[in-house]
Amino acid sequence: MQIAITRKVSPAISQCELTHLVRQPIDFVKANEQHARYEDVLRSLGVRVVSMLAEPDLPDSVFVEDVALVLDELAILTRPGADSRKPEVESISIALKPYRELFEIKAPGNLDGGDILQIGKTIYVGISSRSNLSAIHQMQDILAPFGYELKAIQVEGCLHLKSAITLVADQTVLINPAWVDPAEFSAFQQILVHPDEGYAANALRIDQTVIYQPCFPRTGQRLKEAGLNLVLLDASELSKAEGALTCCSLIFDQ
Ligand code: CIR
Repeated sequence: MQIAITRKVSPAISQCELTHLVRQPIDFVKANEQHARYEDVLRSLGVRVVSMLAEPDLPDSVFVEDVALVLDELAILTRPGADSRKPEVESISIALKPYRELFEIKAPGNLDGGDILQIGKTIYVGISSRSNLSAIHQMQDILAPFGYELKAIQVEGCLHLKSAITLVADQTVLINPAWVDPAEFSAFQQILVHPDEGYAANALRIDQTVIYQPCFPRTGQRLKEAGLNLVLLDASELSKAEGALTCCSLIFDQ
């Protein structure tokens, strides 16, 4: 059974961090509806959703992906790169404690989970404005005894590694070559985002299903042509907060 830890949208979402986007009004009611639908889609795919209450003082706390990496053997609590997000770690550590032994990234390491892409025993970590080499070295020390190999990947032009690349099938990645070097992922089949759809690389794969946003129809068509089974889900409000689909959950096997 897979578990998804989620957290309801903070009523302070309009004060979220923004790095590459211009601030636009976020409709809180609509954001909540879309988030509830996200949780429903996960449930419909057989995932048990553990939905945490909103954190009124932590604007970005709906984006739980950034606060931990959960692997089969352990979990690592991150140290989010934005200071406003560092207090999000405490409650996530309580939520994860029943499931995994917990490790943590310490200063001067900074790490956002959005910069982590796990493919089997390889952990790709984006070097971005949020994640640094100190965190990668700490992860290496924590993960080496479990047989994981880490690869640092330079990210340019977007917030996180997973804004630029996600895994959509066992050996297939969806990638925006403007933000991350496709040569780093030459071992995989690659589906490129349509050039008009820069933000289209963030897809959420649950087994043989890919949850995907309808606002990227040209890239969606490419995914369908590759034989992938898509479930469309609108996340337009949280996209204004520079979030996407993977960011709103921590998914792992129980
Ligand atoms: C932030 O800047 O931290 C949030 N406004 C968006 C975080 C999105 N998280 C993700 O892509 N993993």
